[in-house]
Amino acid sequence: MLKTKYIVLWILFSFSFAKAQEHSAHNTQNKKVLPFPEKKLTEGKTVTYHLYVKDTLVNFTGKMKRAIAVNGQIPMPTLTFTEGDTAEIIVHNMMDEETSLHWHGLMLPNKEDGVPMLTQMGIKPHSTYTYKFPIIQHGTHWYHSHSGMQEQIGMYGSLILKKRNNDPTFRKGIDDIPAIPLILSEWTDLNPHNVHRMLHNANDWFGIKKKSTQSYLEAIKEGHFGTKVTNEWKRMLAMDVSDIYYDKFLINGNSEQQLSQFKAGDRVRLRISNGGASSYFWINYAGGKIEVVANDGNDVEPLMVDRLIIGVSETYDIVVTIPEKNTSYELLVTPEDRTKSASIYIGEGVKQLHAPLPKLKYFEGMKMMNDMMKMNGDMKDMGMAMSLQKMDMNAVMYPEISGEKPKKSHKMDMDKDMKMDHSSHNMGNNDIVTLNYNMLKSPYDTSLPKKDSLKNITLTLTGNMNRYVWSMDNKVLSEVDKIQVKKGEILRIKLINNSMMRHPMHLHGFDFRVLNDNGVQSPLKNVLDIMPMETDIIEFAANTEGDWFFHCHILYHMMAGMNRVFAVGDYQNPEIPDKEKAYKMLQDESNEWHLMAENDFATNGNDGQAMLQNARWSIGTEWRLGYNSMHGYETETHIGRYIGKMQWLMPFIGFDWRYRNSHGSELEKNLFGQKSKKDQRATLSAGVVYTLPMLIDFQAEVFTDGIVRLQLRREDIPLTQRLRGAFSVNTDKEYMLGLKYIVTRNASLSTHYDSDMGWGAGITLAY
Ligand SMILES: [Cu+2]
Repeated sequence: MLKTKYIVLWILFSFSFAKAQEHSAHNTQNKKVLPFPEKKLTEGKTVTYHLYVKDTLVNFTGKMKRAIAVNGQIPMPTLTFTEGDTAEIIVHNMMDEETSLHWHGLMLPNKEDGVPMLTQMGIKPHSTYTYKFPIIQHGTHWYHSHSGMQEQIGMYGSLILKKRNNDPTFRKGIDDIPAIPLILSEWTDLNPHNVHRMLHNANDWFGIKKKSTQSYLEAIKEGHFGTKVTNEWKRMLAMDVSDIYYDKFLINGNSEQQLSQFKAGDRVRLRISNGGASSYFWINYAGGKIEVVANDGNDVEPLMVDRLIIGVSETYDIVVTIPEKNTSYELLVTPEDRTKSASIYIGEGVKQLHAPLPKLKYFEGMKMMNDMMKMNGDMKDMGMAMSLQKMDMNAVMYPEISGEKPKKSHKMDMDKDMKMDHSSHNMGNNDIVTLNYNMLKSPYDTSLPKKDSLKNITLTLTGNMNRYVWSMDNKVLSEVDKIQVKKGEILRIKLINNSMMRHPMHLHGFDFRVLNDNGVQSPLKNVLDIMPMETDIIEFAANTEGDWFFHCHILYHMMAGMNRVFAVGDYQNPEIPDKEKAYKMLQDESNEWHLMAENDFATNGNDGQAMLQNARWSIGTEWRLGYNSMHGYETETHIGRYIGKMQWLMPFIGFDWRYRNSHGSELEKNLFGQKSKKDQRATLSAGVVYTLPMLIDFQAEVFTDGIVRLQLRREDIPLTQRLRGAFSVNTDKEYMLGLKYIVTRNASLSTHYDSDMGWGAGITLAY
């Protein structure tokens, strides 16, 4: 049933792609497919760069913040080589912490790949390290730190590998025109470690800043109350296309820039790398169509589109033209969440702007998610019906595609909605041609030799938004060994995205083929953006020995465990004397403990909680301190382990301590007629917490003194953008109702009624 709906949807979408193919600049249908050009490189020169990595302070927003500059600049300097050169890059680490540099998209000896604890040990503070490797390819690439969160705070730069002039693949009008490297990135004033911690704690401050809370009040106003209830019934938090609020978006380190050296009639090649830690960017051009000529450093048959989205860590080479005299045309770079943008004006004179991308229709996205999500937390399996970005599910949220006004029909029926989208196409939107992976075509035959040694692997991308655990096959890196691969073996990997977010999956050391409709001319890439519910197949020949990282390039997903290692052959890496120990360290780094704490300072008492958690474990303490002995003091400590992919179940053991001076008065019985005889009680317990539909926690606990307690609790019910509701009720006949108004990232005004302590109001501080 549902499948047919998606197929209808797919047909509607492919309509616009058929159009796109017509736009293809060079039709190669009748041409013989050229074999992949063989590399017969005569030795070039050695090109040396010195990179001085240093702590610095930057001011993007009016506040001075810590960042890392290389040779005094952010982004890092553009490194340029010509195919056949030998690169020699001398890194001077002038910081008090370790660092590393990864050459993204480059094929090189494993020990030069720059992944600490996998291909080398981190470059020690105040030391020098030299990377040296032959350049055996051309194209637009980039480089970045692979240590901790350094990439987020400045350690990214363009890496341009030029073709030789006598290269048989040299393309007139593409390889001989002016080329400008553009590296896209984002900036947050928050320390990225804190960002990561906040994501794990499902802190919704970023949602508030982005105005994407998707609260009950907003839902009602937009006629989407039912959508919101269904969403919470399916135990989902508000859905966004990206996780983090950023203060600035940057092109080569600036929000705005002009390339005034170009004039009317010029063709300009832009070598764009997405060096953002977690942002996808839409690329739009005010001067007409965009000609796509390469992707991830590999040439593709030139192709005309209106816009494209560049995934985290992808590169695209595009050619734009300047149509009119005395005009400069905006290249508009918009993050997927459309909160802000960055621009570069190409040409000289009056600025011709591109229309800003309208705000996302979040509730339409929520409705779509509801439809895609099964009650058990799995995404519906669409098989190969959804792949290669052909059908952008997020399009229901794009007003420029589906119309500005929210539809009045709120029935959850994708089929109908998409038909309506189609009709609005007829009102002038059906001409927007968006690039997708099925349109990418290599100029060459990229097929791999037929071999017996074919290894098929299926990896399902899994995740848990509520606890921000990202994994493959429901396992984070710290729970798996390296995947052993024989040298020369062909790896064919089927990737299925069963999570709610898109993931830019990056393979180190190799380009892979992305199998699409172009058969032997399937394109070569090293990053595959895979949208929710999509299935894609990639393949490559594992011809270079070593430990190659394969991971989601959203920095915070990688640090949350969405990684694997392909161990090709039995590589002896002189930089890693103790491979096992190093791998253990790498595993630990992607499963760090993070702290959450909050305390409510209220007129009727003081209560709060603190928690330490990693991917599976939770150690938490709650306390309630009255202002007199009648109200008493209480603490509960639980150590538990989350079970299952969705982590809805957590068995735990606990310790409770309570003191209350009842002055000899009769102690209350619980719902089962049990009563605790002591004013002072210290017991051990065992129990489970289970997340029910509507995100209500059900907790059952048995104490060593025989008392049983059942409890229902929900916190952070999003009533309005900033107002949160909470309640709890248990079989000790205790109950609580609370309201909290979030004022800043760390402070809220709160009020609650508690059956023990009565009414209170105060300030809640959270870390
Ligand atoms: Cu990811």
